[in-house]
Amino acid sequence: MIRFPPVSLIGVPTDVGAGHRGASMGPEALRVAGLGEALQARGLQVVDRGNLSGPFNPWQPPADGYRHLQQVVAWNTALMHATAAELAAGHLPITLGGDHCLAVGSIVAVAQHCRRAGRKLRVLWLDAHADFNTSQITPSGNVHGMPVACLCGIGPRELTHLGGDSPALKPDEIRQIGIRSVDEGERRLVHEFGLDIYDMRYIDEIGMKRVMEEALDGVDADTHLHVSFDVDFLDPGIAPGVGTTIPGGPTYREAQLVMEMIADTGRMASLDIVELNPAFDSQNRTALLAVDLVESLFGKSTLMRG
Ligand code: B3U
Ligand code: MN
Ligand code: MN
Repeated sequence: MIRFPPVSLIGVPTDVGAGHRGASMGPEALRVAGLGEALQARGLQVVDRGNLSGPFNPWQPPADGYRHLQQVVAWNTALMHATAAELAAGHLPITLGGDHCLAVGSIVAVAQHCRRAGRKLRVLWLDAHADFNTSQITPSGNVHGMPVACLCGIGPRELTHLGGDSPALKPDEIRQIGIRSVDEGERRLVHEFGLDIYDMRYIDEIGMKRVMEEALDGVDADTHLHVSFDVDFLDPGIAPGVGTTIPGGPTYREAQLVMEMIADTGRMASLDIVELNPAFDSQNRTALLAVDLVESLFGKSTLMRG
């Protein structure tokens, strides 16, 4: 049985980085779907820290290529501090998003924590999108399409230097899985940075088991594994409750295998659950699925119990 430290749930109810309203309701939907109780039932110690607060969504068009940059920075600053405090206390923080712009704040805190402790960092980015846009190439100005670029040092200074040092991440610390929507300019940039992208074609060709073996290769006892789970990673047939559904995503079985293989490493030390949008969901179905998958991330399996 894998031992996990106490888990802290951090609600971040905002959609300032997204192109649709509603991800701000994500934290509550995950709570209503029983996330805390499900983890407790697995024997984990769970504390719900409640919700962070921050600016409301002004719903403005982009300015200089960014929508709501000031609000995005405010929410990410709050999340960075909250995540850092949990890591310093030896806890496993779970970001309950909120849109995916929030991964800048959580991962900056995680990266600083790893550097201080001299630990290796591996980020698994489960997503339909590469989230590697910049103000020049973005089709939307939405910052949830830019967090990976910001973490790798390209973007507005307020985000690239959120934790002081930049870049927060080296491209070889990230593995992106499930990708099937990459914008024109973004495609050039991910190649330039040499990002390791396991797109759906690759998954179809070699299978999810081998993809995960490759994505997890090199993860050892000294590695902090951070999982950034954008719920639009999943096929929209099983997960309609997101703002940007992209067809052709992982099936229920493939997604379960992803989570189980991550759990088997015993190295997951922080997690984001983002882009869940109850306004597009029905009967909280997608939130319930997310909880089911997160249980697997924490070691639930059919035959080896406990
Ligand atoms: N790549 C597009 C769309 C997008 C990115 N992330 C999400 N949607 N969720 C963009 O606007 O940057
Ligand atoms: Mn994303
Ligand atoms: Mn996405």
